[in-house]
Amino acid sequence: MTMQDLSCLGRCSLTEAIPVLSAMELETVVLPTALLSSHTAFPDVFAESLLQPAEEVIHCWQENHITFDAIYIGYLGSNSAIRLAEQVIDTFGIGIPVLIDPAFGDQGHLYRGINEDYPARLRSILGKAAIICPNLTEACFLTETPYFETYNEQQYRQLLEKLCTICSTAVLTGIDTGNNNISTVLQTNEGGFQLCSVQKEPASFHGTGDLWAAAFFGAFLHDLPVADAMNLANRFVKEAIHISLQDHCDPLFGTEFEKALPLLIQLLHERKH
Ligand code: PXL
Repeated sequence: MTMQDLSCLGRCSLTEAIPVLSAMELETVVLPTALLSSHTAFPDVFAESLLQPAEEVIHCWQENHITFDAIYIGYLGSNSAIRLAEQVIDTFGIGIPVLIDPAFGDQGHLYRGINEDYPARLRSILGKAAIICPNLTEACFLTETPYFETYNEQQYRQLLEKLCTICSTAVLTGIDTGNNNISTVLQTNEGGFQLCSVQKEPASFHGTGDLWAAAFFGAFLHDLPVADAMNLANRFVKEAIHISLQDHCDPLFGTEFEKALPLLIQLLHERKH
């Protein structure tokens, strides 16, 4: 089950999670938290909260004794959505893998509409997740660490140490280590460590964090080793950006990840055998 917003336009959140997880042969039950005309980086945005209907949905699921195999929580956007996410985890998330993608900022800034106190509020529920996958910006806000554009090993290892005090497994995504690579690093509070790198594409597109999280969690739910799941997600997102650059797409509208789904399926099948 995945809980995040439905942004009608500008690939992100549910419009990425559903196709990506479906391509990976996983049924995706959805709990939409809000309806937006687009993601919030567009200049003019209509947004309507769906938190009240979502409470009714949760109630009906309980009445029908519905259970899930896993929960993936993405962009929540408000303190009240964080409260509902906590309720969802307490109600349906016991004994199953829960991934929380903090999804509240990028390039050193909070997304438009995210309050200053949001990172601290979200931090208070991250311990309920099995895995969190913040990007560098989110990791810095969550750990109250200054943000830099490039990171050496000592710096990102310090960030990961702090993240592991918040949640038992943390994956830090999109680290620019200054050598034309983008790295993704996982650490567990028991000392586990994995690093995966891909060659950097010369542009950033909207919604790539959401794409990465969906592909990573899909692979994880197929029981791929975490390093393989990270690698698969890295290669899928890189391909989506590569194709979008070739096609001269506007980064605001997200990547043409649709054209990278065949690679995602191929990578999954290669790794599973
Ligand atoms: O991609 C993250 C995201 C998800 N949902 C909404 C957003 C954003 C990023 O801006 O605005 C509504």
